[in-house]
This record gives sequence, structure tokens and C-alpha cells, in this order.
Amino acid sequence: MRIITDELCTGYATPGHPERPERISRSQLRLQEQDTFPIELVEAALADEAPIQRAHDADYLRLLAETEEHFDGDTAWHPGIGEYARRSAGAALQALAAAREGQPAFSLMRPPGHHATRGAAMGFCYLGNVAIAALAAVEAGCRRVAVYDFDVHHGNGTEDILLGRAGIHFASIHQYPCYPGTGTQDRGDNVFNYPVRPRFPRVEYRRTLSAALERLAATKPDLLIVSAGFDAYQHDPIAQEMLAVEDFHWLGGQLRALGLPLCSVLEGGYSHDLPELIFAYLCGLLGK
Ligand code: OKP
Ligand code: ZN
Repeated sequence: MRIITDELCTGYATPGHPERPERISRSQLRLQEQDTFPIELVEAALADEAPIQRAHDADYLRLLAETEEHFDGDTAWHPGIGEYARRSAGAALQALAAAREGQPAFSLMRPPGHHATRGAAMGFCYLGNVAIAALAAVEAGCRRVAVYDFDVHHGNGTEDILLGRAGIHFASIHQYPCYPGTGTQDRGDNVFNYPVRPRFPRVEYRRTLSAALERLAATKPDLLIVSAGFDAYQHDPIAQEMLAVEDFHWLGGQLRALGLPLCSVLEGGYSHDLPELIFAYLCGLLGK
């Protein structure tokens, strides 16, 4: 498994914020310490402007580069935040490139991306890492790209960027009601939302994850990009779902069973057990 990561992404923080540097550093250590599967650590590189400009408005990109003001109540400005965001987007593009070479890859970076819309940062996200990768895949000649978002929050930013894009199928499975309050309905002919109520029983949650995956597989994609968020976990501090460690292992196995080129990009996951959840998911992906 190729792990795209970079110690540099731990260089900004807001005290007390759930989206903290240790999420990455502890997860990286966990993956380095295990011997169930070999990993290849690859340093993240800044994304080029062109793939970012395909996904975001020029005005917003100027603001991101120049502002020194917070974006919203939980999406702070930090010195260099634009560059942190570009590096996280770059890692998603590297994971995509690996997948296209038939090499399984996981982007272990922050900030996450799936709430960032074409024109705004929100929900801890500044650039739409996965949407940027999906558009890059189309640009590179992939005819049908599927994006599967199992973070517990609705991928409203990915939806905003990918809505109506030919050749892209977007599925988001998420708690509702919950932040950001959207994702109750399908949109256009390529966005499929699967809201699930708080404390949804695990078996039913799994059934919903499977239903989304089946509808996605029916479009016969030639590539799958996964927004991998681990906050539907039963001990996550910011959502109310009930998934267990083994459910993330199971989900990895379900994705593996599709037999598609696939890459995963970290979104959320705020419990102390995040490293364990990532490890379980990657084991499932690798059939271990
Ligand atoms: C990011 B990702 C009300 C609470 C807002 C924002 C949650 C962002 C989650 N101000 N919380 O999807 O894991
Ligand atoms: Zn989330």
C-alpha cells in the first residue's frame, strides 16, 4: 500500500479543535509499526494550479491565497493555510496517479476536503481534494469515474463541484440530521445521497453502504476514488453513528471486491482510535 503523507501537514493547529495534527502523526506511526502488509511512504507534493482551478472559482482561490481572516467558526485561517491545502490536494492527485498505475494508495493528509465548495472553505476543508482528483481523472481520459464518500458528514463540497459533470458518479453516505445539514436528496443525474439517522443500527448502516456501492458499481466505473472518513465510528466525538472497527475492515473488503483501480483519501475521523480504524480499513482493502 502506497501511503502519501508528509510531516509538514502537522504544522498548523487550533487548540482544542478535533481536526488536529496527531490524527496524522499517530496514524502514520501505526502503519509503520504493523507488519500485516508492506507500505511505501511517499512524500506529498503541492498540487499544480490547473487541477485546482478546474474545481474552484478564481475569486475564492485568490481569497485563500491572500486572506488572513477565519473562514467560518470551525475553519480557521492559519499562516500558510493555502499551501497546506495545496499539499493535501497534491497528495490526492498522487494517490490517483498510483491507482491509475494499478497501485493501491491512501492519502494520509490534512486538511480534509469534502466540504470545500467551488467558492468557499467550510467544515475544516479548504480545497476539494477528492473532487480535484475526480476532475483530473476525467481530464486524464478516464471515461467513468466513481466517487464514494463514507465520511459521516455529507460531502456537500464534492457534490457542489461534481454536480452535472459528465462521466462522474458521486455517492455520499452520511448522518442526517448532522453537519452540514444537506444531502437529503439525489441531485441532477450524477449525485446520490444516502442520509441515515443518528444511531442507525450497524447492520442497517452496512446495508446502506452496500446499496450505495451497488448503484455505483452499476455505472461500470473504470476508477474509484474514496473519500475515507472514519467518523461514523461509535466512539467518534462529533457524530452519533455506531460503526465498529470491524465495519471499516468489512467496508475495505467490499471496495476490494469491486476489483477496480481505487485510491482513498482521508477526510474526517476524530476519535483516539483513528489509527486503528485506518489500519482495519486498509487491511480490508488488501484482503488481509
Ligand atoms: C469535517 B469532516 C457546528 C459544528 C460544525 C463541523 C464538522 C466538520 C466535519 N459549528 N462541525 O466531514 O469530518
Ligand atoms: Zn466528517
